[in-house]
Amino acid sequence: MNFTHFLAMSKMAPDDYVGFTFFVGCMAMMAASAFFFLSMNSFDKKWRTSILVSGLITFIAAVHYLYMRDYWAENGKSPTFFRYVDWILTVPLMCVEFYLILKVAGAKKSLMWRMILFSVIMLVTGYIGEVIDRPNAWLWGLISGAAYFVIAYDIWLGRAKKIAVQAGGAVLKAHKALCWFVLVGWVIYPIGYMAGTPGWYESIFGGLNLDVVYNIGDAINKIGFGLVIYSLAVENSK
Ligand SMILES: *C/C=C(C)/C=C/C=C(C)/C=C/C1=C(C)CCCC1(C)C
Repeated sequence: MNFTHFLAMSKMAPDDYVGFTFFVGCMAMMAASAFFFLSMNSFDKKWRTSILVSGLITFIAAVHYLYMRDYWAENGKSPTFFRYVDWILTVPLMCVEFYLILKVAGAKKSLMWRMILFSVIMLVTGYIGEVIDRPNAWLWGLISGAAYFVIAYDIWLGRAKKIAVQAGGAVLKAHKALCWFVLVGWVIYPIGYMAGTPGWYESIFGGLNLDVVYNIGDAINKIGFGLVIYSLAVENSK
């Protein structure tokens, strides 16, 4: 960041709610990263990787929020590119988190790769709908939603669920909490998408701002996800 960026920042209007959520989101991601990184070594070795990944997720987001905040301040436009670069790095890492938790109970890498594959399909089709083929945004959103459904199915009812039940105890509890994030927390994103792309749903969600919705979703999902893992580690390191 250089001086002109700061100048752009200083021009932020007091009623710029989008800019405000980028600013607060950025701070929250930085604070969460510091928290996860600094607490890492107080845990049992087998949880350290999970906490590290939680910190990486919020740290990667913090860096992208710096860029997105400035991009918004300078151009007053959605930083769609940085947004999707952030997601394509952090969402697969969230899939890794599921695997790391369930590894103790014998989860195989194939489970992780399957989730990662579907998360990439979900994000790439979402990007196509938002940027490349906007007139057909509804169709790309539908394909993206199908990939999202597969992920939700796997963790709620499919293979991942079975392993979590086998593990029981704190692992099952944490798995369930993460499942709720994917089911309820992630639903925020298609709502933001529908608010920001043309389609039959415009009249329903058109009043919302895509970036505000995405920023709220990111704060809840990235920091919340990490905190679930943090409490699992606390519980299991006693
Ligand atoms: C930290 C970032 C996260 C957890 C991002 C998650 C993003 C999604 C779950 C996006 C999902 C989408 C759909 C299900 C349909 C419309 C297009 C997307 C990409 C917004």
